[in-house]
Amino acid sequence: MLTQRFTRASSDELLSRDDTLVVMPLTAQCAPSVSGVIHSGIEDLSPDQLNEVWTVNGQVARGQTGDNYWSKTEDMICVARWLTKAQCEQMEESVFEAYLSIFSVLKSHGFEHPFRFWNYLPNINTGDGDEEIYKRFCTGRLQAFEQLGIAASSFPSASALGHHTDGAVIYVFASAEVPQHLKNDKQVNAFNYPRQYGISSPSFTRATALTLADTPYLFISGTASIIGHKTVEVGHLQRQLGVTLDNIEHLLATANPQNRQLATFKVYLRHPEHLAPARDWLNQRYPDVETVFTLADICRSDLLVEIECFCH
Ligand code: 3EB
Repeated sequence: MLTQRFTRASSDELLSRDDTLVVMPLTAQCAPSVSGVIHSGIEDLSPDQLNEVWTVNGQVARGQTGDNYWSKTEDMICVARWLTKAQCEQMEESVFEAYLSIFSVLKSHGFEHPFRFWNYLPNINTGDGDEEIYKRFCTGRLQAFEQLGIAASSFPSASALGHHTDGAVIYVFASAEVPQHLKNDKQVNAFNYPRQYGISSPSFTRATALTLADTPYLFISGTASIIGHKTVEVGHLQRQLGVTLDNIEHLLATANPQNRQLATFKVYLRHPEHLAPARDWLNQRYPDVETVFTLADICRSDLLVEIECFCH
């Protein structure tokens, strides 16, 4: 059983447990430390200083291959790789190399099928037009998938958000089995977004379903207030939350082959003052979903909120 929790337990204590796959301290630091700990730069907005933790059944092995930090079980692997501040200056090339390197580690461990990527970048909305950091990131990622011969139908679920510190991190979950990548028919596939959203379209799918050790899971990508390819409800937090949850509910109803249930929300808010209204809105409607509220820039400047989900 793979589980995601948000907890006050310390990262040292979590790492000392046999069943911890990986710990993400939700603080404003984005740099490598030890295998099994991913400092992503994404901060918890609450005063609780929560850590994100993924736990598994069975033994975890951890190690490092070059600049790639990995943790694995018999069924899956997590690989993380950071970019330095200097590497972030060459975003396209650095992301291209990072993705190729991550895929070579996946292959060497026998887990060739990524099912969920997270990408946390500095200054994600900085730069005009195609020079915006997010768009440069998309170019490096797309070029890597093209180089690897990975077709859009095999793009996994993902999130791409901006933090407020130096450095970037890319981490992935991958399996030996082929996962099922799913679409949201209320939204244009991100890899088919029209030219106005950037020179290289974003390489991810809306949700990915897979079974690990006989347990089915559904990973829902970062989901926002987008219908078709357009941002809707610009400037309204509650209405953007409404469209976002409509999209998530639609995925649960139509892109959920094993009928999984919402377990967790990781919420990304652009403005810290939106913590209270976003918490009120979600707690009222989803009191049973374990939720963390983080500070992050969403890749479109007109989006105030994005939410990703884990379902089992
Ligand atoms: C969107 O739906 C919002 O580039 O990997 C969400 C999730 C978004 C993942 C990515 C981007 C990404 O287009 C942005």
